[in-house]
Amino acid sequence: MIQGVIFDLDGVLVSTDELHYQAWKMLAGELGIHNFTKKDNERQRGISRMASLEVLLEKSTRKFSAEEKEEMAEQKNNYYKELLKSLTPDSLLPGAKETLVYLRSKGIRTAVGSASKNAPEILKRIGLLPLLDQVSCGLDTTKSKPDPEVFLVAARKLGLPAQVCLVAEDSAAGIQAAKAGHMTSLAVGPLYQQLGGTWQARDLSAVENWEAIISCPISWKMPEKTNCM
Ligand code: B16
Ligand code: MG
Repeated sequence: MIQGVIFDLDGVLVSTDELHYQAWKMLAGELGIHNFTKKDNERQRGISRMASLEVLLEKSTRKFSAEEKEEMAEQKNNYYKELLKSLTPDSLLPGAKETLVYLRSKGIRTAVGSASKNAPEILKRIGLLPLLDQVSCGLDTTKSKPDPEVFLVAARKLGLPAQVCLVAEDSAAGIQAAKAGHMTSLAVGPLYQQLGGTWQARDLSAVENWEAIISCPISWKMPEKTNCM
């Protein structure tokens, strides 16, 4: 029986992916990189800021020092933080708030497990903090997804063993991280059918049988790609 659900933030509860894309595009322009596309941005989904920078720099012919990379990542984050000011509770993805309310009414504990160091600010802006028991984010971890650290920290903060937690994710790195942490997973977002989650749905509003997901006996050998729409 599932006792806790850990939600990834960007792409699961709120769509900040477009803002990340715009911020990386601004940095790319400054670096003279004019062919950074949405497809490149898809590869940055769920991975850390520095790993995302490396994806962008694949498009550059120049080599940069570690110090220059730190500066670039900081500049991108400044652009991103400026864009985050546009977020409001209306920026929530379909089903996000309703799902949290429903799970809590069933006694399920809720947490965020996000790679983002901006997660606390984002959660404040979108008004979800009162519906979450715990937050684990890039500020709590040293390793990024697909390492399970951020989800294991979330489970520990919830006071639950990892095996009774389910992870809701929109990225390949996140689903791999859930598996590495011996957690079952719900894949959502544009790539939901390709991620290999234990369960899958287009978005949180498309999950029809939370009862079945919650009451599923704990087993690491559960069938993959189980449709729950
Ligand atoms: P920051 P998630 C991730 O959020 C984003 O999907 C990813 O694109 C970003 O690079 C990462 O957070 C780090 O974000 O620069 O704000 O620390 O999907 O794990 O909620
Ligand atoms: Mg995500």
